[in-house]
Amino acid sequence: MPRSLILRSAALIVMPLALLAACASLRGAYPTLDGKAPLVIGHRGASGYLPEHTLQSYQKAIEQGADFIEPDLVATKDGELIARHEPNITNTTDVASKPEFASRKTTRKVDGIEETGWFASDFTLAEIKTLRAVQPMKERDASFNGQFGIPTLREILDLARTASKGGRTIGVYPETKHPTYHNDLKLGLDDRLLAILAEYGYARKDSPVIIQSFEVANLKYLRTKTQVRLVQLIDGDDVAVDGSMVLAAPSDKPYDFVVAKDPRDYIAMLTPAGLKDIKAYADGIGPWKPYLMASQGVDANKDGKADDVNGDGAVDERDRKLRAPSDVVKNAHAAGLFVHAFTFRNEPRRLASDYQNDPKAEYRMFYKLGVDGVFSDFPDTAVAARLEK
Ligand SMILES: [Ca+2]
Ligand SMILES: [Ca+2]
Ligand SMILES: [Ca+2]
Repeated sequence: MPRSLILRSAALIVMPLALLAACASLRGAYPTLDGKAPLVIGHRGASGYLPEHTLQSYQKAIEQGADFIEPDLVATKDGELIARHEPNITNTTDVASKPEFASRKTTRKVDGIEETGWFASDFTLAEIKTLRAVQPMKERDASFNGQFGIPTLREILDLARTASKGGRTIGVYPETKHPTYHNDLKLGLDDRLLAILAEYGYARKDSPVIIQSFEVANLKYLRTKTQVRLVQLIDGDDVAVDGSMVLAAPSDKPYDFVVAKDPRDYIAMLTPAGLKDIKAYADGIGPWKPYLMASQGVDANKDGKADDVNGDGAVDERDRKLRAPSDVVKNAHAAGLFVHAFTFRNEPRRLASDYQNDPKAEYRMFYKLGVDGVFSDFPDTAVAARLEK
């Protein structure tokens, strides 16, 4: 064989090895559980732009590059699963303006807290379909109010399936909202959810579905029925001036723990022992992001409250500085659990001073920390930050 040919053959062998090395280093660039890039989860769709939990909001999240879209599920009177953030639909729909439903206004207890308004479980799906979504957050664009309907889980699964093409799969990340509340109404969510997922053939670990819940018992039940990935959500109430977590009902512990008089709270669930318990029935955790990296304020006047450090007349995240990260991501990964943190939002008042008004800086910080996914109201920003990294 001529020497030049031998050299070329050697080069052919060397090149794939170099490519392999390049790929390996790229994978190593993300300190996630599986080494892959963190997932961008369109939280309630692209809810920073359009009224949450509408097909239009989910569609926008998909267009913006989200890997998953996230419907919260509640049940109607006739047992249909629809996407709303709460059983109480007063703030997210135009129901209060409908004279035909005026008499449905009532008071109900949700997780021990009395609420007055209109509740999904007092409406049939046909009645829900006459309502239109509204923007619940005052700081966000209300110009789409009254335009979009309330989708069912099936419509959302159809949207994701239709949008999955060209090698890209859009996952659906349903949350079972207030499982104990729904069980008490004889409108349990779990079997209804499993039946619908079965229609789509989604029962495997690699199915494009992840189910999340703040409660524990329903996740344990789901584990006996499906191999679809399950996520234990971890809530909190507030972050103190010094950056420590503040727990208060109903965000202090899973509501099924309250009913069962189980003393464990969300802080206990994030200890190494707590994470080991979670690993027995779930694949990942979905913690409120201050558990991973909290901010702390300044209390120079010692009134127990954070001061307006930048002097803009408001006290918010811009007056606070980041503390060092906690061990939660490290400990969760050590337990074999992935970590999907919530909620990432672009509004300047929600960004600690370290980020200097750049929401992408926050994502970069959490990606570096090793989170495996982010629940984002602004999926385009989460995707852009992932590309820059
Ligand atoms: Ca949710
Ligand atoms: Ca103060
Ligand atoms: Ca301020």
